Amino acid sequence: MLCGFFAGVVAGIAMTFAMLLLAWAFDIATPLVILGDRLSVFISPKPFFWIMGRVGGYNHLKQLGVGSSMFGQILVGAIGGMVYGIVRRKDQQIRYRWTFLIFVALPLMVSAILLWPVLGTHYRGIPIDAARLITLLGLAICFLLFERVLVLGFNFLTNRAQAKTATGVEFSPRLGRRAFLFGTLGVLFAGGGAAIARKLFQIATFSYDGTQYKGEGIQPITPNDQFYCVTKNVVDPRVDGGLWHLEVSGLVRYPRTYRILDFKTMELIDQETTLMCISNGLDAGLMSNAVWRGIRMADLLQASSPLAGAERVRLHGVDNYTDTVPFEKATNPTTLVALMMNGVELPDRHGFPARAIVPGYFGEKHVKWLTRIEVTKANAKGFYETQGWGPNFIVPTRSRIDVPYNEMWIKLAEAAKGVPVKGVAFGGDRGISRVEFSSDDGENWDDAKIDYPGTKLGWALWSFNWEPDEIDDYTLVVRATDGDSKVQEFEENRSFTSGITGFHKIVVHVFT
Ligand SMILES: Nc1nc2c(c(=O)[nH]1)N[C@H]1C(S)=C(S)[C@@H](COP(=O)(O)O)O[C@H]1N2
Ligand SMILES: [Mo]
Repeated sequence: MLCGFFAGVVAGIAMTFAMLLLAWAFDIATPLVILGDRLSVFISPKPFFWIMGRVGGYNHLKQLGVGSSMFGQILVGAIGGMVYGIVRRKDQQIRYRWTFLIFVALPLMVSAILLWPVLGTHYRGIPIDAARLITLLGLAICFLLFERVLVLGFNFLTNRAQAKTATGVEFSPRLGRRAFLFGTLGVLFAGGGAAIARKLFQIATFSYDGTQYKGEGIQPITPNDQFYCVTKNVVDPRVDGGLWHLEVSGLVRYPRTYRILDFKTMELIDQETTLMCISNGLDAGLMSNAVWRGIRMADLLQASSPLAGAERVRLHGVDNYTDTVPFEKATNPTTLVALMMNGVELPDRHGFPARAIVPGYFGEKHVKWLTRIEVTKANAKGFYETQGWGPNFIVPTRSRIDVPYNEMWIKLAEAAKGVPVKGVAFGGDRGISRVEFSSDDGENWDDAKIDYPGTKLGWALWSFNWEPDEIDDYTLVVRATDGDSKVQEFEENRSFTSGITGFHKIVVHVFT
């Protein structure tokens, strides 16, 4: 049993090493990450936030997820090895066909069933159906390695020892030698695995997931390298343009597949559009503005002749991220498949080679690394929708004070000369028609100056020259009015899963 346990641990480590290698060298999805993708849809937003709070943020949650998958995998390997050891003691011979069935075919089948919805993930951009086969192939290789290391390792550890125990001799040093040799193999796998894990850690999303754009120096158009960033992934796709396809499928008469070159001959649109994450706090910077260039999603949909019953469109990324938009919205002329961002190809982390732009909807609908546009019936759901976000995904009007910062102390003599206050205001796809400023927590309002009106689909930049004339603690507030003349408000009946509403307030102390 001990030998079985030992062989199981080493086999588990070998399998984990193989998974890391496949992920690193071939961008193949492995259970280490897709298990998390699969499970997180079952955790509804409230507990999800709670867990996130407990472990210290989304990044830590991801790290914890990968770490525990690795540990769990080795543990399951150890248990499998122990059971194998026990069975082997009773019944000396187990045919290869049995070990194959139990340690390769069975886990493969179970994983295929459990992980089916996320198998079509590939970080270099292979289309979904092919990616599913590749993921399964990768899994098969890993399980096969497990089985071989377990069986051969067990034989190696025990054949000599058994001969001796049969004649009543104690464990000989030779078993120790064998164990040492076999253990070395385990250490080698573990070392290799750790080296690859370190490489993957370097390119992981931990360093930039959650990047915000706010504060001093906000420009009308966010530079690409400062654009806010949110991703569900541990390691983001780096799509190979040559492998990548964009499919239009589902409820259409003519399913079609496009390659990057096909877009060169299509009509390209330039469109300034602001994106904001559904989880953006009132004072936070998960919001940025860019000029996107791309083709109209409507053109692609029409070319495929949607069928009756087409009510939603599900967008798929190569990272197996999905989200849905109403069919109406998908065919709106402002909904784009963007290929460029501020004049250059989309950067990898913002969705190279193509992403959806769905003005007025929260950032999550703007699917990055887009690879499939699937026309569906009304009940289709995406990643975060399954998790329980929504039901309202339309950006409510927002405004933020970027300067001065909260809890700032200003000398009265300085303040009396005028304190420049400025920030952004965003009205989804309704535009911004007015921004107001209050220095007494919303009792009195003054019109702010709109320095950059933006477009209907993007944010506006505003400023106000505030001249406090006495010593006090001031609560500064801003509120915006959208293009439909609707004033920003706190929507009491809106669940936080539809994004929070309210006003950004800061406190400024004027002293002598
Ligand atoms: N394929 C894919 N698309 C995605 C995501 C993702 O994890 N995978 N995250 C979404 C979320 S929650 C947001 S807020 C935006 C962020 O886009 P950005 O990183 O380009 O700012 O991308 C959305 N599109
Ligand atoms: Mo988001």
